[in-house]
This record gives sequence, C-alpha cells and structure tokens, in this order.
Amino acid sequence: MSAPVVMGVLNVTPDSFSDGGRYLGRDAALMHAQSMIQAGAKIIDIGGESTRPGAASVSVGEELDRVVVAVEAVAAECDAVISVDTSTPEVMREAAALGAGMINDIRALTRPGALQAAAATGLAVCLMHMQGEPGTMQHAPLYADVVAEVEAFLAERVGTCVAAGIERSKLVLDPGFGFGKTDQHNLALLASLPQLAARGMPVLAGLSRKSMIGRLLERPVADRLIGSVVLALLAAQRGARIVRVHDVAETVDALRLLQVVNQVEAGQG
Ligand code: 8Y4
Repeated sequence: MSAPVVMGVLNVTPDSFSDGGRYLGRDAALMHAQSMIQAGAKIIDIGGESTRPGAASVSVGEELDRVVVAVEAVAAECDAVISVDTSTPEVMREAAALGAGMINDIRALTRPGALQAAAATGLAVCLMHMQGEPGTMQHAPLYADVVAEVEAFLAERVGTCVAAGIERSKLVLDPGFGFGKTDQHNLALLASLPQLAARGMPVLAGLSRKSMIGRLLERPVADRLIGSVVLALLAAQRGARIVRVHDVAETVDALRLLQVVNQVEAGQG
C-alpha cells in the first residue's frame, strides 16, 4: 500500500485563523508553496475565503483576486497538484483555466452553479460534510448518528455529482472535522474512517491545528503541532489517503515512519 499524500495549506486570506494574512502576496504565497513542496507536499490547497467563525465574508471579486494570483504563480513555478479551496463557481472555472488540478469545496458543490462549474472543469473534487454554515456551525452541533448522517450526506453528493457528469473516480470524500461537530462527533468520525474508506473512494482528513486539539490538550493554536501530527497519523492509519496539514515536514516524517512499520508488518520490509 502506498503512503498517504500530504496536502499543504496555503492561505491567501488576510484574516486567516493561524497565518494572519502572511501569505497574501504573490511572492509570499509562492515561497510558502515552494517550502511545503520541498518538505514533501504533493498537493497545495489554496484558499481565499476564511471559514473562521465570525470572519467577514469575501466578495467573489476579492476571492478571485486573491486565489487567482496564487494559483497562477504556483502553477507556473511549482511541481505539485493545485487544489483550490472554494465554493464559488467563477473561482472554480478561473482556477481550472490557470492549471489547478482539484476543487476542494467545504460546501460539497451545493452553491448555485457550483456543480455545473465543477463538472465543466473536469477536475477532481473533494466533497466535504459540514453541518450549518461557518459563522454559526459550532453553536450547537446535533446529530442522532453522526457517522450515519455524514455517510448519507456524502453518498447523496456522490450520486448528484455522478448524475451531473463528474466521474466517480475523480471524487474524494471528507467527513469535515470541526465543521459543525463537537469533539465527540469528531472522535466518532475519526474512528469510523475505515468505514468511509471502504466505500472505495479516497478519503481526505483535515485535522491540522483545529479547535478539537486545543480543547483536548488545552493548547492555543500556536502549540498544536504535536497534536496535529498525531491526528494526521491516526487518520492515515484508519485509511485516510490525503491529509490536509499546515506543518508539512513534520507530518511527512510521521507518515514515513508509519509506512516503514506497515511494510514490516506486511512482510515487505
Ligand atoms: C487553526 C487553523 C484552527 C485552521 C482551525 C483551522 C478543511 C478544509 C478547512 C477540511 C477540507 C481550518 C478548507 C479549517 N478545513 N477542506 N478546509 N477538509 N477538505 N481550520 O477539514 O483549517 S479550513
């Protein structure tokens, strides 16, 4: 079995949670992308809309400006798949034209026109589950059965995507850790990753620096490196094929060790 792939997070928002807008400019974005690729990232996830609770919503024009500059620069200069973190049809089309290879939509192509735009690009799509909307999703997340509900939602989105002409082989599934979930919900979804992976589509896990780590370990966002690496490793062990992370070098080390151990256990070491 091949090692999971690391997706490095490149924020181009001025109000982003953990990067404080440092990667707003073209050159800064490019340098950050290059350093993540050097550290072993195979996918660079470029996003221009903050999902932080209370973050100002971004106009289409502003999102286009930020994301397009970064996509163009990274596509021209770097050897990695570019994932565009967007729910906006115009941004999907524009990013695809500039060389993006994947659409990462936390709204799973539910915005008007997004399904058609994504299908027209022919790109791979990551479908993520979210309960509610970013501003309010953490107020009182409630499920009768979180695992069943996330699976049912993703199954419905897969069916809708296939009906719209997106090949099943281009779809990636993501339970959406932290998106309208309590710690208990997140932990149940982590435990159920093998079940999600058994659907036969690659699973993406995004746990890096998230609030669950802050709550479970009582760490501010600046001190969540170990927690993030451990959760990326646990997700990979449970079948995640892509891990979305801020700390690429450290995560790559952890995944290399997992790979070595798994190969020995499989009698291929
Ligand atoms: C500190 C730093 C605290 C970052 C919280 C955060 C996912 C995603 C995000 C995910 C997929 C985030 C765009 C949230 N999370 N896309 N995007 N899966 N597919 N929060 O889990 O990183 S943004």
